[in-house]
Amino acid sequence: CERLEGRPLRQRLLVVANRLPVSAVRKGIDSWSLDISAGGLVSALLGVKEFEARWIGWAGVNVPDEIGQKALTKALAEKRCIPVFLDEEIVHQYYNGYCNNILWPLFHYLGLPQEDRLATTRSFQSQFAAYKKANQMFADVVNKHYEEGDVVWCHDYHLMFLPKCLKEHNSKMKVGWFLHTPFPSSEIHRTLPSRSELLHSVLAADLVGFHTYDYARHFVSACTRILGLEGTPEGVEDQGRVTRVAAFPIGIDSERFIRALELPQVQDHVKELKERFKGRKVMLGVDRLDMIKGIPQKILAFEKFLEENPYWRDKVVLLQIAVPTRTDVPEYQKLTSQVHEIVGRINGRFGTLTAVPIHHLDRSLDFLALCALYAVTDVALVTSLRDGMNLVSYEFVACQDQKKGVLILSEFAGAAQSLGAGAILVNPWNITEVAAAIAQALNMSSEEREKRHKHNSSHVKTHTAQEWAETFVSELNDTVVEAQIRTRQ
Ligand code: ADQ
Repeated sequence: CERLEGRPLRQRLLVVANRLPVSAVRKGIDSWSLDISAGGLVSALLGVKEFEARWIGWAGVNVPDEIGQKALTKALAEKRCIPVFLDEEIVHQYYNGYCNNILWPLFHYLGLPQEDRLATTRSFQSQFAAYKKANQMFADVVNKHYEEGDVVWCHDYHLMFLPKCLKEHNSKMKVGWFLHTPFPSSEIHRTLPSRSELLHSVLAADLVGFHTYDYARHFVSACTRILGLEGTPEGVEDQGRVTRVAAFPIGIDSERFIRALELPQVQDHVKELKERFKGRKVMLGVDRLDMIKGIPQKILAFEKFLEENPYWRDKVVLLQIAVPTRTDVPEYQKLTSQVHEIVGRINGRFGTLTAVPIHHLDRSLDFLALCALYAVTDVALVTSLRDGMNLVSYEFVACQDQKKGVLILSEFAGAAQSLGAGAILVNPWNITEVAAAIAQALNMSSEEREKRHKHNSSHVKTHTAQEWAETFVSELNDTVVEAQIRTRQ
């Protein structure tokens, strides 16, 4: 095997995430069809040429029978994917329960569930047990496929227990963990009953990464305050072993968006959209329909803007594209009804026989349709209440070289740290402030729009997803080497 400075030329990277980057649909007793679902992580790693990536994760379907499991494993192998099979009960307790009902809201400052305290404690305990069990199932699959020299990169809040499970099995394995959500203030993390166990488990990794310096700082201070460990400029020290903690802001594959805008079908779609909304400024929101995205607050701010600016009422349209997620969770169902109710009320109040101010779609758009929409937008509204980074803001900027539209961006999105100088930053909870930002954006001079776009565009084009992945993995390689040197001294 060809080697460079002791490493294989193309090092194998085991990417472990809750979901595989493909959706599987069963076609028969032993046949499956697979669709690549291109999210941020998939496109980030597709561009990384230096490593040979293998994916390990759950395929999103319950496959109770051995024939089905074997056939799916074989089909996935062609896509360099390795499945972890989780049964329905584990998925319910680990994924719907501990991950999405406890960690997700807590990490976004929405608190712990407020049900009857005893019932919460009981369900909390069983959900945490399932969380640990599921993480061990991921670890078992990693251990089975791991080869010496591989790097293991664990992703997100679903797998905080994984670094510990992996290191217990093989302390020489290079393990990195990256969090895609915010890591909250230590005061918030303190409220979590399993706060210490989770921190210790993450600290078993060699490198722990976050989108922003603030999240990294919150994590280090949680380790100092809750575990009594020492925070150093490099990370967190526990009995002489340092876990490196750092910020690795994610980006997008901006070239993919720029190339798409040149395709004839996208240009035709752009023409159609321009014709459809002729004489009106286009404002755009693209979000998963999740409470952290602040969709009701955004729409209420738009209503306030229309209330205060009668001149604009027939000259602006808000397109809100919201992909439904976690549709079986009652809180998400409530959110959908709430959004529909507000949109209906505002359209009834400000609509005319021929036009309505808000077009709300509960659906996902394909990549090319999304590019066309980004390109015709005058003002993008990203008003997340909290967001690890927010890639929609990056995608919008990548598609705006011609139009140089304005980005209104929540100060609570990680992207505010990188695109803050070019965007109009807002507190999404302050509807009056967001309404004023809409007016500012619509009235902005072309010189100012150009200046702001230039700033954001140069950031989006230079801080790409590929660069993010390469930096993380090369730092993970170096960190392990450093840790070994330190132990030897
Ligand atoms: P998400 O919460 O999913 O990601 P975001 O970063 O905005 O949020 O990425 C969403 C992706 O889905 C984008 O690529 C976007 O184009 C796509 N998308 C959203 N709505 C869509 C629609 N209606 N139709 C089609 N596509 C749509 C999590 C964290 C973020 C973090 C990312 C990456 O919550 O904070 O930025 O991971 O780390």
